[in-house]
Amino acid sequence: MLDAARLRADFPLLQRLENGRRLVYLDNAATTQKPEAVLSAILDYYHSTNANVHRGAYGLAIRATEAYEAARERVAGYLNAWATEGVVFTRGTTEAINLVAGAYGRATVRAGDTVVVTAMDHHSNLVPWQILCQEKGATLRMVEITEDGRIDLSDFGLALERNPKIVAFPYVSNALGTVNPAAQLARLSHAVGAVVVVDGAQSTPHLKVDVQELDCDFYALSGHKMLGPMGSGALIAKPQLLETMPPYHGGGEMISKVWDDHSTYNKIPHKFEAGTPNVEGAVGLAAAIDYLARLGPDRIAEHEQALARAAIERLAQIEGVTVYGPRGPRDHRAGVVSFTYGDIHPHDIATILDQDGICIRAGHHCTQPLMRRLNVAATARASFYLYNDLEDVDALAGSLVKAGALFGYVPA
Ligand code: C6P
Repeated sequence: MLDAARLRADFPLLQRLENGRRLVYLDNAATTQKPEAVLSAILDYYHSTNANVHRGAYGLAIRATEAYEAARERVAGYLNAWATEGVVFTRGTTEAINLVAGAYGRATVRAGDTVVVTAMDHHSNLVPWQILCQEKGATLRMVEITEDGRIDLSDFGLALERNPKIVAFPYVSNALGTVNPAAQLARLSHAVGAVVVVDGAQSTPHLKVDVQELDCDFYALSGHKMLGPMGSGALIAKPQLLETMPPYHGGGEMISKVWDDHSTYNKIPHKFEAGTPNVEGAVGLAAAIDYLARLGPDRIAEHEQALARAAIERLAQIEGVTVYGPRGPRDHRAGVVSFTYGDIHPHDIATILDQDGICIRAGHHCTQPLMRRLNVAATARASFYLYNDLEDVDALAGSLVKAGALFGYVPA
């Protein structure tokens, strides 16, 4: 396992006490804390380099542009993108998927076509496709999940019989922790001629991702879930697809020539980056990637999976607790543990844990169709990252037992 105690020292916020207790931050699927290296990269950018990018002819503006474009290369390298110009900076996964639905989807999906999503998709990888299908008169086909929270491969096969134009799915479920067989799903989808969109919000921070090996067509990620700043993220796409797509947003920098009544557009990726971009976000994301690359994504995955297994074992010993998501092989679940405790409302659980300095998320996790299939309105969710350790698992289990006692589940 990683030396989490040493890593914690890199994160200023994790040095703070919460309600007088050691801060146990277990809401990493929502957003992660930021190491000093990321914070100082942002500060350093503003201290030494800040100017608008791709616009100025003076030295400072050129250096700002270089920093921005170096960040793009860093993202491309970390995910083995098809080409650096296939990396479009966005505000995060949500904007990246909306870009694909709004530009690629709008241009290619017609009435009567099918778009495939899954019942475990986050609203960000569902609602944009709903909007597109409603606008076009296309069918949205939702693939069911198995009892233990995996994509039902036989239903996936049935959905593909409709020869969908687009197939979208999450690599890792934010609500269940399921690691989906993304390369297999992409292969099956390509065999029927579909374009594949992978929601990588929860995979990029936690797994080694190689988009070329995955062989998807579009891959979306959020910087803030991988130690980077809020409002940073990217769409990684096959450049030939980006070339054929109409623009998404109109404005500065995405144009080549503007006439009174029409415009021609800039080359990719700039065609999709209208307006002043989030340069500090890109610079911070590059610093985050440096940090993750130093540790190694495989070691990070192993560390989190070990913590999730330990947490599931501890929670299984508490009568009344139900853990959702896959059991089976260890690499089928990331460091996310979603659970309910009898009829205690997940919000009550989160509030009680908070008193012990433990941060978890409670709610539907922006996956309402999934919650319906689990027959719950909400779950409590602990999600681990590289700076968590077994002490955090102990704290979670201990505080849950206390919550149970308060609600009459176990003797006080
Ligand atoms: N999930 C969670 O607590 P943005 O907000 O654009 O950075 O990411 C959206 C998103 C898309 N897909 C998946 C699988 C996600 O988990 C998320 C964000 C957070 O689970 C906030 S709802």
